[in-house]
Formats: sequence, structure tokens, C-alpha cells
Amino acid sequence: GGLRGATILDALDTLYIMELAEEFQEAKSWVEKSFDLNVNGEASLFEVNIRYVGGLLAAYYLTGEEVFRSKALELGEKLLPAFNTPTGIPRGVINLGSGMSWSWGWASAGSSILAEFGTLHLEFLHLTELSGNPVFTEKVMNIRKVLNRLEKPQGLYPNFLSPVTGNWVQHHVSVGGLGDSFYEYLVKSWLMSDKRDDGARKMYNDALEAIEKHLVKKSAGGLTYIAEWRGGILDHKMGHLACFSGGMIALGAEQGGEEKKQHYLDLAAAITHTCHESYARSDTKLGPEAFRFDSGSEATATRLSERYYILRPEVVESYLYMWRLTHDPKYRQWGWEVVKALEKYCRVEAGFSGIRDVYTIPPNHDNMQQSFFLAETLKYLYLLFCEDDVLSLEDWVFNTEAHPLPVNHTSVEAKANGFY
Ligand code: DMJ
Repeated sequence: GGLRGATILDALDTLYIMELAEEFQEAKSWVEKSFDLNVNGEASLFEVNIRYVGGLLAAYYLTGEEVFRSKALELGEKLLPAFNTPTGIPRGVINLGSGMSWSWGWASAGSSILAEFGTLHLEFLHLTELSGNPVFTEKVMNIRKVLNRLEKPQGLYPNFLSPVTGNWVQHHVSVGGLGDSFYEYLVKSWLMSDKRDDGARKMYNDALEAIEKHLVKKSAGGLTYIAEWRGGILDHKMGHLACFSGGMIALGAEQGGEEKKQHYLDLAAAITHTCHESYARSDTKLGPEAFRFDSGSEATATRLSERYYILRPEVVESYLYMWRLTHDPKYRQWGWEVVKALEKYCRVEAGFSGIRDVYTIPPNHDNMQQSFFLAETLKYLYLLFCEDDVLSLEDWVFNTEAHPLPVNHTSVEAKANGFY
């Protein structure tokens, strides 16, 4: 069940940016003729939002083609029933046909996930902008209100929240999976508002200060990493997913005031360096799903189950932001190492494949090309070697699936470009 065509929708803007005009037309006509929104079966609110709504919005803003706008709005409407809970915190899974929604079976006690309900803001503001319907903005502003009222343990945001009671369900905290893009969307909400959304800036600043105080550590070998927190106990592990945080911290470096800007740029560089080490210390020069800093290990996976690489973007995403913000040539070199490793170990006849163990040569392929490879990994690598004015960070924010959304400038230029 669920929506089809994730790879096509996720690739639209990448094709457009890379000037692959024929392939873009082919993808566009698939969206016009074959993209069916009236499906039954389960869909993840979060995934539909970041991949499909985000992909359609970016395609619309880049091309001005009406089909992308109308499909984005139609899909956005179908997500609204997931918010019909006592708190307005949406549930994670929705049937797009019936509007029924429920929580993930694996999430404890019917809870909703921070990185899921906290990763809607950018797209929903644009849905309101393009439809004139305030409901989308109201839904995400209410989520923010609920979060602001809650007590945070040590200032940290746990990963699970009950949409019924509005209480945290446990006290696990992560800048990787289950938490990650919540933090990203706070700072990007501020940036997308042309730095006027001070509420988002403050939430981000407070969260980052708590993260720095409780989770940022330095290994015996001098590598800076972000640990996970299990109700006060640290797990000295960093997921590949958490490696987006180098880029995020650099992108938001000035949010804590000019004096702290260099401090955050240094922290961002240190985290990005550690993530590069997780790649450099593997045989394939691609990084594992998770790496650890305990019992003698330094930025390497210790468990068999954490040695895979599924074409994830987070490390090259941080290279792109670090390059744009510092112009240190090492970030382009590091990006090029990834290009070479992808060609050597992941390219297969029909495209690119994930690998089962980054420490084994030749690697075993998992025969899967995730849609985010086209949306994010290839887009960030391409932009790393473009001039800074191709999707400038002044004018665009990337949603968490790397779909560019325009900054809400009030300037006449932005209006003239038809953005607002
Ligand atoms: C993508 O869908 C998004 O980047 C999301 O925020 C995290 N997981 C994948 C990529 O690894």
C-alpha cells in the first residue's frame, strides 16, 4: 500500500538543477499522468511530507509549473486528519484514502516521534503560502506551543511524546535517528523566515546549549562527537544520521549572537571532521551506519549490525555547508573521496546500491537504491562543486530531504521572482 513513485518525486528537483531536461520531462509527465493520490494503505506522515510534499514544492518553486503546486496542496490536505488528536500532535501513520491514523506499532505506548512531528514546519508554511489556507500553519504552530509548555529534562527533548496526554513517554535523547530533523527544522524555520521567527531561534538555541552541555564529548583520540542519552546515561555512539549536525551547527552559527559564531563554526568543523574519520577509517572509504567511542574504538563500528552503508547523505551534507561557509578546500577533497568510493563500490548495472559492510572489500550489495540518494546525496555532491550562487544559502533552505524552499524575503526581488 501507500504512495508510489518516491524515487521520481524525490529526484525531480535534482534533475532540474542538473539540467537533465529530458529526464525531468519524463518525471514530470509521470507526475501528471500516473501519480495517484487516492491510495489506501499506510503512509508515514513524515516521509510523505519530506519526500513528496517537499519534492513537489521544490519542483514548483524552481519551475513555476502549476501541476506541482496543485499536487502538493492536494497531498497536504490529505495529511490533515493525522492531527485530530487531543493535543494536536499528529500520529505517525495515516491512511490517505480513509483519513484514519494511528501510531507506529514499534513506538512505545502509542507515542509520536520527535523527528516526525517536528519535521513539518517548513513545508506546512509553504502550503499555507500557496493555498491561502491558514490551517497548515496553525497545525505546526500548535505543535510548537505544546513543546514550549512541556518540561524538558536538563533542557533536552526526548524522542517520544504521547499525542493523547502530551507527556514524554521516555527519556531517550538523540541528535541522530528519532530526534535529528526536529533540531534542523527549528534553525531552518528561523532562516526561512529571513531571521524573523525568533521563537524558533530561541528554541534552537536552548536545545543546542543543552546538547552541547550534556551530549557533546571528546574521545581519547581527540575526536568530538555527539553521544546519545538514555535517561541520564550516555551511549558513546554516533549514528550516520547524526552527522548532518555539523552542517546544521555551521548553518545556524550566528543564531547565538556574533560572539558565539566562531565557537559554533569550530564545533561544526570538529563534528564534520569526526564524521569524515568514520569514512576514512573504513576500507571502502564510506562510513558505517553507526560508530562508537568506547572500549578502544574511535569512530568505527563495533557491531556487525552497524557496518552497513545505505547511500545516506548526512556526511556530504555537512561537507556542503562547511564548504559554503568556510571555503576550506578540504571539504571538496572529502566530497571527491565519496564520489570515487560510490563509483567504485556502489555503482551497479541499474544504478547505485547500498553495501552491507563498509569494512569488507569487495562489498556485498544490498540491491537497494534509496530515494534519498537522488534527492540528497547526489544533489549535495553536485552543489559542492558548483558556485555558491547555485541555490544560494541566502535565498533557499533545504528541507530535510534536500528539497530547496525559498526564504521568505520581503524584498522586491523575491516578490518579482514570484516567490511571495
Ligand atoms: C532522509 O530521508 C532524510 O534526510 C531524513 O531526515 C533522515 N533520513 C534520510 C536520509 O538518511
